[in-house]
Amino acid sequence: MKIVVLTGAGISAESGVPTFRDADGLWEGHRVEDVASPDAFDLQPSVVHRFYDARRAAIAGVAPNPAHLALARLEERLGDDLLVVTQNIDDLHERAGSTRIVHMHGELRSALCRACRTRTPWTDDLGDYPPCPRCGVSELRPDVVWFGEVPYEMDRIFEALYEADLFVAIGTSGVVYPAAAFVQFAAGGGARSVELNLVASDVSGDFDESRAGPAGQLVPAWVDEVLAGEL
Ligand code: BV8
Repeated sequence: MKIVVLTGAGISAESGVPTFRDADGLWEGHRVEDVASPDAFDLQPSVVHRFYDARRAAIAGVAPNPAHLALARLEERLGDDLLVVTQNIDDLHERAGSTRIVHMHGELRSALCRACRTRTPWTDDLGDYPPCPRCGVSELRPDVVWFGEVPYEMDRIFEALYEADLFVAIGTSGVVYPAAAFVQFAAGGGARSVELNLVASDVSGDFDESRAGPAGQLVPAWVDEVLAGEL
């Protein structure tokens, strides 16, 4: 059975990573959409750097939770038949042991050079404008996909959605596209779909089944069902 799992901020909430809908989606009084955009970076780069430098520093102090660990356990058994597509820019899936993971919106622990387009693993601040390790120009930006930009690896994602037998969304509000439309693409390829979310999302109606509750409880239980061949 080929499975595609989409995760959002809700899967990292129990690890202490704030979701977008928490704090009413505001950061320092800025609408997140206003900080997470190329225009904002052109207009106020220091504000945008402060936003991502703070989040990059914060993930050093958190750890994967039972939901991340359960997906890594599922990968051990399913191997290439499982693909996790995450909207999250934290590295908790990898730290839980997942290797078949696509960061469609980029990663906090990576820097993108606007001069030579090189992506470099990065753990420090970017707000002090360090030079690009490859071209030496100080044009590094957070390696995240901002509103109005094209997500990473869309071809690979669409192919996996089309081949999927089962599509599962975990901890996502269904507000941001194209991720919110993946359930429809998967259904178009004949997949069954399950939503695991604290509360019903904006696209719950598109799923064959929707379970409400914390990911830390729902995901390990769902993985046990899959491994027991009950799904
Ligand atoms: C694009 C990186 C073209 C930066 C992010 C169609 C219709 C309308 C608008 C559009 C459209 N198409 C495009 C748009 C515009 C825009 C968009 O969607 N705007 C929205 C606001 C309307 N989309 C874009 O610009 C995208 N680009 O479309 O390019 C294209 C299209 C197709 C193919 C090729 C090209 C790019 C968008 C990416 C923006 N960058 N992140 C950063 O992180 O700072 S988006 C960011 O916000 C996240 O990555 C994530 O995607 C989104 C937040 O959503 P969630 O992760 O779901 O988090 P949220 O807080 O909202 O919800 C948490 C959920 O968890 C809740 O439901 C809650 O109940 C639940 N929960 C909480 N605790 C728990 C829990 N669940 C379980 N357990 C718990 N403990």
